[in-house]
Amino acid sequence: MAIQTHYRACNLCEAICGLEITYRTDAGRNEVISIAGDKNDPFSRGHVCPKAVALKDIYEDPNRLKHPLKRIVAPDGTIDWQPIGWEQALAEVADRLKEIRAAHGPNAIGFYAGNPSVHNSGTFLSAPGFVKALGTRAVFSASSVDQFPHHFAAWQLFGHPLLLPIPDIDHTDYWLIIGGNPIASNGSIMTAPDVANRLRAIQQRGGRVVVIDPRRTETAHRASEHHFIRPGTDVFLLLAMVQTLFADQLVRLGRLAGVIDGLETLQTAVAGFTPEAVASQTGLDPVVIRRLAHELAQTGRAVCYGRVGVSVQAFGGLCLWLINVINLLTGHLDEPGGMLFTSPAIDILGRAQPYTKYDRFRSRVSGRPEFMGELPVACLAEEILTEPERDGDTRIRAMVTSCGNPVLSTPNGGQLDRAFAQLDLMVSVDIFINETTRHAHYILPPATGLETAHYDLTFHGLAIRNTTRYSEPLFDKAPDARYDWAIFEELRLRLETDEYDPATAPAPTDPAHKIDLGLRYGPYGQPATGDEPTTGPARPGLSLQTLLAHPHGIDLGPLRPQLPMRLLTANKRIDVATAPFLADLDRARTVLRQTSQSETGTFQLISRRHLRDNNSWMHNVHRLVKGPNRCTLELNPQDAESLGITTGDRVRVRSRVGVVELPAAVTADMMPGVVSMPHGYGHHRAGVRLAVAQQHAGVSINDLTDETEVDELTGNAALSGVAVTVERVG
Ligand SMILES: Nc1nc2c(c(=O)[nH]1)N[C@H]1C(S)=C(S)[C@@H](COP(=O)(O)OP(=O)(O)OC[C@H]3O[C@@H](n4cnc5c(=O)[nH]c(N)nc54)[C@H](O)[C@@H]3O)O[C@H]1N2
Ligand SMILES: Nc1nc2c(c(=O)[nH]1)N[C@H]1C(S)=C(S)[C@@H](COP(=O)(O)OP(=O)(O)OC[C@H]3O[C@@H](n4cnc5c(=O)[nH]c(N)nc54)[C@H](O)[C@@H]3O)O[C@H]1N2
Ligand code: SF4
Ligand SMILES: [Mo]
Repeated sequence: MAIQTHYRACNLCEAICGLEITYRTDAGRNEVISIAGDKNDPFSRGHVCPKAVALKDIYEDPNRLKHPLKRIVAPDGTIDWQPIGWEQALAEVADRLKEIRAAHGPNAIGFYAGNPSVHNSGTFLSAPGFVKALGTRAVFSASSVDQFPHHFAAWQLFGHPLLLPIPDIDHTDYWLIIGGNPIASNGSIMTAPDVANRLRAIQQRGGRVVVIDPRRTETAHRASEHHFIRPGTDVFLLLAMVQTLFADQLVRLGRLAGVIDGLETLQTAVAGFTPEAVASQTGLDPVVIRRLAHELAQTGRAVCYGRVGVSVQAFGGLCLWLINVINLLTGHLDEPGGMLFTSPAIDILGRAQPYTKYDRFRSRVSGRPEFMGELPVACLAEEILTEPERDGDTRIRAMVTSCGNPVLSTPNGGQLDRAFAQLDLMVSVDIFINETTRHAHYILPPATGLETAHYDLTFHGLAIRNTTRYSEPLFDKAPDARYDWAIFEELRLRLETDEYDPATAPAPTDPAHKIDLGLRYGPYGQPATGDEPTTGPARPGLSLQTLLAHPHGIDLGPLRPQLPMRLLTANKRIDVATAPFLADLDRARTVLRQTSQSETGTFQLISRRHLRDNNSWMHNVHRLVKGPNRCTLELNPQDAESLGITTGDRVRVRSRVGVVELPAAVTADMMPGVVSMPHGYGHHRAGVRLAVAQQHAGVSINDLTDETEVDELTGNAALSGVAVTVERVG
């Protein structure tokens, strides 16, 4: 058969690069020949990273599951997996879920959604209906080990957690990056394929990139300037910058002046946080803090951006609030080169109502408030392990996980590992037997990657440019395989009725239909008539049909200012000093008064990402894990010397919750007193079936992170800055 070419989006990370894939289908056998960047993709312009080729490896991976599996425990205790048919699997799963719900109520069933949920349009569109049919409040996701603070700040300031502002890096002359490493991560809450060239372009047009990070990262090495900061103290840096903006009369509200409330309250609240007052906590020179505030305020097109490093910490909520406030006070919110809101072709906020999903209920054991219909995943293990204390309350007895590996990705994963082992029922919608799904009684593997159609419902809405693109499946799924949406829809239907009959039940709706509707009723859906206003998006008349004819995607232009129109606050105004933030400032004041030096012999542990990792799940790809071991403890030469450690030595790292051993890597890129490890490793656990990953097992940083360390305001896990001791082994 002749070699053919297919164009699609890479759905492995937030950069959504366009791919050009050559392939051949011979006697029913599908073969990927090459995967390269699609030069005709108007957004990614041919860029890819080394992970793109892994789509071929995942497609061919002998460990990838193709059939439902049921766990069988032999009399001697050994566990085996029996392949079963879809009818049996879905019927048994639905029956068991209904039994548990009838006996203990819906909250006895927990649900966890992992990161790829937002990278699969099928799961994204169908899992919520299934969760609704379960009727449980015990819903958890990776959002609470990632971006809850971003959502909380967006809700408080702009009226909706999903109305997230995006840095307009293609038009900025000053990019302040706090706690993000886009050169390794390819960007986050900022879909920006080929971020390296976009960063370079800022410098080439005479602009500057400044990085604040306890590690001199890959991004910091390319930046114009880098400063270390002590983990978890960014809130003080940001407060001091806001204090400086007021004290040095740098506040320029510009066009938005008429819609902003709370300025005086804010000014009073930050008054005590001078650069001098925060210097010893942060480790930053007051002169530098003041200069950063001045530079940001005095550059016409500038933006302050923060990501995982400032989100997964004890003051994540305050940090994300202050980052938005800084952009607002310096006139960089809703302006080109600053933070802007997107106008995606499918606008999931199109019909948004005033937002109420906060603290409608609380977690049973720690009493943490719900946010966005979820409880913080840091509470999940205790919700399984702790017996009820009050009438009518129940612990979680069954779990459904989808696209997630919380044993490796959430704090005190070791405890969660033990908790999962005690469940009456666990069902995992996943493509591998990994550290989490090995506890499942049923694994339901969907068709994935190259076998699926795809639309980036989330990431077009978080992108630095408005674009749109639909990917058709490259290969047909196997006839006996199921799509994720078919699995969730069928489970939903079975949960909703006791008389489910597969012969007469309605067929699950293909998400392509929903995507078509979303496009046609979206802001670019109506064909242009010629008499629309000149502002606002152009109207090419988009539908699924249009996108099928444009496999490289369609450019819809740069982000544009749209406030106050786009605000979703009830009064269409922005209050910069809402009560939850003001109240949480007391917690920051208390910490600021505490001694700023950590105890001798104690280090602060932070996480890092490498270009060739993708959270926990791509270590089974040989070409991504070969070469030097990346699962090392990085530490500063001074610290190494005082501990008698050199590169390659085995070190023991201990925290309140656990201990791990791994090789040391001594590097001046680490701030003294801070050590770093990648997350997503630890594939040595019994029963895992990831042949390659097991050879590169590493250890899990989340066997050290502490589930009791949580941002009190948002419920997000405080993974950054965990107190650990380090010693040389042997
Ligand atoms: N210490 C520390 N911990 C962290 C982080 C950190 O920086 N430091 N980062 C956090 C962040 S930002 C995140 S997002 C989380 C991620 O945490 P999780 O989402 O819990 O973990 P992943 O490793 O992304 O797991 C992805 C799972 O999805 C499965 N999968 C892959 N493709 C598909 C598919 O198409 N369908 C289905 N059904 N399953 C699929 C994989 O087999 C794997 O089990 O980790 C968090 N944990
Ligand atoms: N290659 C690769 N790409 C990925 C992923 C991956 O696992 N691998 N994961 C994807 C996911 S799920 C996400 S959410 C994004 C995340 O995207 P990013 O946020 O860009 O990712 P990180 O590399 O974790 O960057 C966090 C940075 O914060 C720093 N940091 C840690 N603690 C602190 C602190 O207290 N203060 C400050 N100022 N900095 C701190 C760390 O040193 C690190 O450099 O990446 C996505 N892309
Ligand atoms: S940066 Fe790499 S993993 Fe991310 S979308 Fe592009 S090719 Fe895929
Ligand atoms: Mo994430």
